[in-house]
Amino acid sequence: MAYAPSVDTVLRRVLISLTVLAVLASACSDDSDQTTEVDTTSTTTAAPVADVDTEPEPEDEPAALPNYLDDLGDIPVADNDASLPDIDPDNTAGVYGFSRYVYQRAPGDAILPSLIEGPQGLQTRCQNVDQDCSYLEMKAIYESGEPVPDYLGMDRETLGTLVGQLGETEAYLATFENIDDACARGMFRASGQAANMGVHMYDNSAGSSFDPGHPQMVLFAQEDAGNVDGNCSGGEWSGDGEAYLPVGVVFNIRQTDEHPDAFAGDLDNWHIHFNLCQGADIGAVASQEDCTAAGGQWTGETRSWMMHAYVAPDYDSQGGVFAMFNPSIWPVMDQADLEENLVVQPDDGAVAAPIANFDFGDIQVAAGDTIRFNNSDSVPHTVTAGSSFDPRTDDFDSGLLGTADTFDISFDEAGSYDLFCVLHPEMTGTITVN
Ligand SMILES: [Cu+2]
Repeated sequence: MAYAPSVDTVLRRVLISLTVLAVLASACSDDSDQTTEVDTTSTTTAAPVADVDTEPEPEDEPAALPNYLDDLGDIPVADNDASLPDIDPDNTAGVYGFSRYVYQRAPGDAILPSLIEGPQGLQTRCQNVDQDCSYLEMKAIYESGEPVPDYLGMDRETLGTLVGQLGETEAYLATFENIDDACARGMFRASGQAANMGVHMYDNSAGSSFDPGHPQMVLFAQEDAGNVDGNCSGGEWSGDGEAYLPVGVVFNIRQTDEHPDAFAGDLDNWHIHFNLCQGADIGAVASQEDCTAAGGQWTGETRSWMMHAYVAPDYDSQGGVFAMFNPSIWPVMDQADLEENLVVQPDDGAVAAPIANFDFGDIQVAAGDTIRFNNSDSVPHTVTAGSSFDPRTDDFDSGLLGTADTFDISFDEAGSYDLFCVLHPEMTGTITVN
């Protein structure tokens, strides 16, 4: 996919809104100088971009598979599901709602962590628009009695439990006609109207445990996806309450070191936000110093696990019931366009190529573009030419990439170039240069 270089206005709005939800601030992990030097062995230049020689080499023999096992111990990894690795990245990394980590550039040029999502290691993600992972789609699969698709990663009984839990959530959501009902129940507004998400209305009576029939927040949205026109006042919405319809819910439960095992199956990848800056005009992610200096309120970490569930039948989520963003909620858009907005793009014109959940993604670039691979996973990977059967380390090989490490490469000639990960040989991909 040729990712759009546009600035992620969707994210910005969402993050601004979510700052309100952050209750407890705490220091995030210390920075360290630990970075991995990327080995750009394929060229004779010292430039950071490996400019690949695309001349065929008819007589060359397959290179030996590099052995990186001895160096694995040098790569920093997180202590548990709720923590960040002890790193100080040089570059941005990640995809909102699709990768384990997101690191983005903050004012003052610092690269800061902004999101953890899902457990460490390989995650179960069903977010492809071609897969049936929305609430209505999974319900239909279960009710049809047809075999459960492999990509759901669960057996029929588990799917039944999940659909039942989501049914409880749907029934709860259906008790709200509009946002006036939230005000009448003593809930309060905890965000603006985040794009493809909605206004977060918080319910203190929900506590901090997981109950599919009583989430901590309900999302309301109106067609004009801009600013909200009111607040709860005297048990009703001060603006046009009838315009705000219930579109989904958000769970916000007590933080544990281990990722929650809440909904049946493993499709629910819960998240934690970091370095949120609210009320300042410097962006939604900033350091404490910059945020405070700009008059904002800084939250180092939302000390909870959060999860969206889009169970309103009229707003079925094509990126899955547990997606962070729902393109069926205003501003309505295609899932593909939404996803393009979620990739954290480098700010120097390089094309982001996130490695997310053991997947290189679909990389399509123009000749001469700088492709910047970034590891958004919790485990190390490599970006290596060829395949495990035919490694072409002389063409390119990143060496070990820890979390948020990057590897730049560019191609002068159109064509398709195979790559794989030395540590996970089943991880293969193709770079298409047009
Ligand atoms: Cu790998």
